[in-house]
Amino acid sequence: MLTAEQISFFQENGYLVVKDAVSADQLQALRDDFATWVEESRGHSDGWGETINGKNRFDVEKGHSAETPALRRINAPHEVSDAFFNAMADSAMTDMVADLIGPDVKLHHTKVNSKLPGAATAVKWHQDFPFTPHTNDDLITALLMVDEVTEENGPLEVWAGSHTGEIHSLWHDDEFTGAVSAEITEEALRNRQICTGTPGSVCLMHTRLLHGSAPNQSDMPRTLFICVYSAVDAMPISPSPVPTRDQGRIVRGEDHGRVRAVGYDMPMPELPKGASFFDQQAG
Ligand SMILES: O=C(O)CCC(=O)C(=O)O
Repeated sequence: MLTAEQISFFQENGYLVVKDAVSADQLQALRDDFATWVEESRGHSDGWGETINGKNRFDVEKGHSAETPALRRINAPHEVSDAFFNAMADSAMTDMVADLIGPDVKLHHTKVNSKLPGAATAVKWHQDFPFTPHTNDDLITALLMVDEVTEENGPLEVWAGSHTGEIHSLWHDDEFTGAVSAEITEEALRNRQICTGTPGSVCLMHTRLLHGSAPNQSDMPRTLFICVYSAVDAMPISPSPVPTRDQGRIVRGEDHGRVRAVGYDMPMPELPKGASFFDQQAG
């Protein structure tokens, strides 16, 4: 799926934006299901539904109402939608991930992060690996753009090349914030690249890459379907922040029954058990 040039861009920069990561039909099916959930949210004053750990499947933002729905998160959407399952398990996106960390690839978790027009949600700068530590760091967060992502509607922002640096602490003054320090954030903002794209594009991101995103400043929605995959030989060493019955499902290649542990020298920030940056950061 990916050219040698795209693969070396990813290796050097820690991210890669590619168009047409799902077919037109797959994209339409995702958009239809998401629109149905937004309509459904009008009938709820708070989060609803349940995932396997008893948390809400659908979360709404402060200020959500029937008139101004503010659905902001769906946990494990692939469990309740064939469209989301297919895009996760069998799309060009899945093949691209296999090109980068395969041939043997398994699912870790999925979620939708939505910023409807006017949504205040921002994601503070962080790296994903501390939330999903594994025995090696062959993990990719694939952020599929279900809507067009522009500079105004709260795009993903990344610090290119930061995946080759250290893992930064998410604890400050003895408190877990789910975000890196103010100093690292300032440096990240000075170095940021903005990941925009047409609907159906994907941003493939290395698990160690520093990233964040600002609120939606536009009247256009910004919906991302986020799938986290790992190499089959990477074993999780902490509980998943977004548990799914499909964690560990092989989506490309096969399981050879091997575990690869890399003797990396990285101070792992100590996380509260099952911590999710979203729970910690959500205002
Ligand atoms: O929704 C966003 O803008 C960012 C998502 C993100 O940071 C993540 O999934 O790790």
